[in-house]
Amino acid sequence: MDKKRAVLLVDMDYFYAACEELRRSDLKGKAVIVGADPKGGKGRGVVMTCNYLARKQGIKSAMPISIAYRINPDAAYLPADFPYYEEMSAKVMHVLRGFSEKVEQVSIDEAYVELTGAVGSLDEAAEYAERIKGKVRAEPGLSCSVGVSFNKLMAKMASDAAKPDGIKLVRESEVSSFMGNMPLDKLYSVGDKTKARLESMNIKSIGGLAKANKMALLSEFGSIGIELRNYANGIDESALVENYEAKSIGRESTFEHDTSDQKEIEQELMKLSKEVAAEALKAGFAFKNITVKIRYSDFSEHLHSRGIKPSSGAEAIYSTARLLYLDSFERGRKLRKIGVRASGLMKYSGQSRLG
Ligand code: DCP
Ligand code: MG
Ligand code: MG
Repeated sequence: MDKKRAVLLVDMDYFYAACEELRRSDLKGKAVIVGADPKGGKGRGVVMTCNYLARKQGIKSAMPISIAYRINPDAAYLPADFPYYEEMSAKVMHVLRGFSEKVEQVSIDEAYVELTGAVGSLDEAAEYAERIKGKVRAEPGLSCSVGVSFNKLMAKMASDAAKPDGIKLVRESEVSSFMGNMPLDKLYSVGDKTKARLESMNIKSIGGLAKANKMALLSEFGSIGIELRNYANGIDESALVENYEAKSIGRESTFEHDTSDQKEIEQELMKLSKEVAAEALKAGFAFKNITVKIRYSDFSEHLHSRGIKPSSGAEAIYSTARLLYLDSFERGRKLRKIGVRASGLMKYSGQSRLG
C-alpha cells in the first residue's frame, strides 16, 4: 500500500431537484423541493432534497415537509420520480466508466473513480475531474462536485468541501489543515452517539481525535477507536469495490418513416450491433445473450432473445440479431423502431492489474 493513489469522489449537486430542473424549464429561478406532498402545510413526510435556492432559505434534506412549507409555500413541490432519476444516474455512471475501469457506485448520485496508475499526480487527477465535470454538464446536463485525494475517505471529505459545482484537491500534507478544525460528525462513520462519547473524553474536533490517546480510545471503543483515529488522520486503505450496474447494453433507433424494407432494416441492425459491440468493448464486457426488439407501426412490441457463445464482436451480435429478426418479423408489416441489446454481461478477467 505504498503506492501513491489517486481517487475521485464524484457527487451530483442537489441531484433529484437538478434532474427536475433539467426537464422542466418552468422551474427556472424557483425554489424546487422534491419529497412528500406538503398538502397545504398539513402534509407528513420529509424533504428528499431541494435546489440551492431553497437551501438558502433554510430548507434541507430530511426536514419535515410541513416545515419547508412554512418557510416557503410558493416553492415548487414535486414528488420523486425514481425511474427517471435512475436513468439520469445511469448516464452519469456511464460517463465515469469512460474515464476509468475502476468505478464504485456508492449511491444513486455518487461514485468513486480510481485513477491510480492512470495519472502521475493529484494535480493530474484534478484535470480528470475537470474533464469529467465538463462531460457530465454536456450530457446528461447536470452539475457535480468532485473530491480529489489519495484515498476514498479523503476524496469523500474533499467532495463535500467542493460543493456546489466545484473541485477540491486534498494532499496528504494537507489533511490536518483541511479537516483538523472540523466538528467530529463531519468525519466518516462518526454519528451523534459516537460524537457524544468522544466529547465525554474531551475530544472536540477531528484534529483532537487525530492526536487522541490510543489506549483511551481502545478502552472506550475497542479496535474501532483506533480506526476512528486513523480516519481522523486521513488514513484509509480500502480499495474500490467494483460494481457493474449496467447488466446489459442496448441501442435502439426509430426509422425516419415506418418501413418494411429488408435492406434498410438489416443496415440499421448492423449499425446498432456495431454500437453495442463498441460500448461493450470499451467497458470490457463480453456477453452471452442477444435480444432484438421490434416495434411495429401500430406500436405493438415484440422481443426475441437467443444465447450465444460469450463474445463482444459486432459480427457475432449482428448475425444473431439478424437471425432473430428474420425468424420473428412478420413480412409486410411496417416497422417503426428496432433495437439490439446484449445481456448476460461478463467482465473480462485479467484486464486490470489494479487492486
Ligand atoms: N436523498 C433522500 N433523502 C435524504 C438525502 C438524500 O432521498 N435524506 C436523495 C435525494 C438526493 C439524493 O438522494 O438528491 C442524493 O443525495 P445527496 O446527499 O448527494 O444530496 P443532493 O445530491 O441532493 O445534494 P448535494 O448537492 O448536497 O449532494
Ligand atoms: Mg449529491
Ligand atoms: Mg450523494
